Amino acid sequence: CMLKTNICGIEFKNPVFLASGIMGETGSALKRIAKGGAGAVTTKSIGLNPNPGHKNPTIVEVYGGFLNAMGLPNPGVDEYLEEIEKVRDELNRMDVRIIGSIYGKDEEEFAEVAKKMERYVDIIELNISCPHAKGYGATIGQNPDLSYDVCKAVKKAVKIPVFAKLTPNVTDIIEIAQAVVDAGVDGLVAINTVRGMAIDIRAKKPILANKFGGLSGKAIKSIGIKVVWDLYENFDVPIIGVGGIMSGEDAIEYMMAGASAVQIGSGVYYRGYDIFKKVCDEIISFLKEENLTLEEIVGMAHE
Ligand code: RRO
Repeated sequence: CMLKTNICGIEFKNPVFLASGIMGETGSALKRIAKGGAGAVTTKSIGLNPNPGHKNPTIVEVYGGFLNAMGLPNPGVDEYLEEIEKVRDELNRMDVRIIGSIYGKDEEEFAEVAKKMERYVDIIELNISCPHAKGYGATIGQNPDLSYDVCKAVKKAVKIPVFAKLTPNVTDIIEIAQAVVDAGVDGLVAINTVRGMAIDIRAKKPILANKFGGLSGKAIKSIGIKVVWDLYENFDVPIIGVGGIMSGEDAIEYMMAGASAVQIGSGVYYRGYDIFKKVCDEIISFLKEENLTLEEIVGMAHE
């Protein structure tokens, strides 16, 4: 209960959440993560219509993490909501909140999916930041005007808190964040994966079928820390930090940079489903050793 935290009026039993894209495609996978101790689970990004995703290979382990180009695979919002329905009561009993990640090709599609999702989740996370989905994600999240329009339309369409997930693959992330904050989002999630590529030198071609992908894992932690730091300096909305968090110490680093909560994706691969419980225990040990509260460490590294 030392880790209880309130973000936008929603109570979380702890601030260690599942990131979008990992174990979020089915109800049973979400349940497994909830049992691992997550304070909230974030769904795979869901669109209006079913999408098969990119051709294999879609993921490769590289130095310091993974490169992925899954290509937004998902069953479409109507079918996906049935998955959530199967586990919603059980997650509720475990006191685990649900963050619904969504994507769309334009503001109308985003708003339509958000409206369908609203009754099933606690927070909507707008994925305007997929690093390689043509016509989706990146093109929106790299353009302040498009980002503004999507956030504004979704804010108008739903009553629950709306967070925007930002891409680090931009020249000026503050300009994008300013646009989405101006549109009225309730919080920011940072960062999505960093564009990268790996080449098979024997086959003499890129490993991923999509050629390039998004880098996650340890290699991107310091990029995420800097982004969260800059967002905290510039805006007054809660920030969820994500990118390379493997341990309680990594989570605390993000919190001291300004994150009110964190999300873990690649870490599930390295430390198992129970990484959420482990990271919570590590945060508690640190707070006890330092005689600090969770509230005190958020933004603590700033002057
Ligand atoms: O599905 C993906 O390929 C994907 C998405 Br939508 C995203 O937002 N970030 C990522 O690394 N992969």
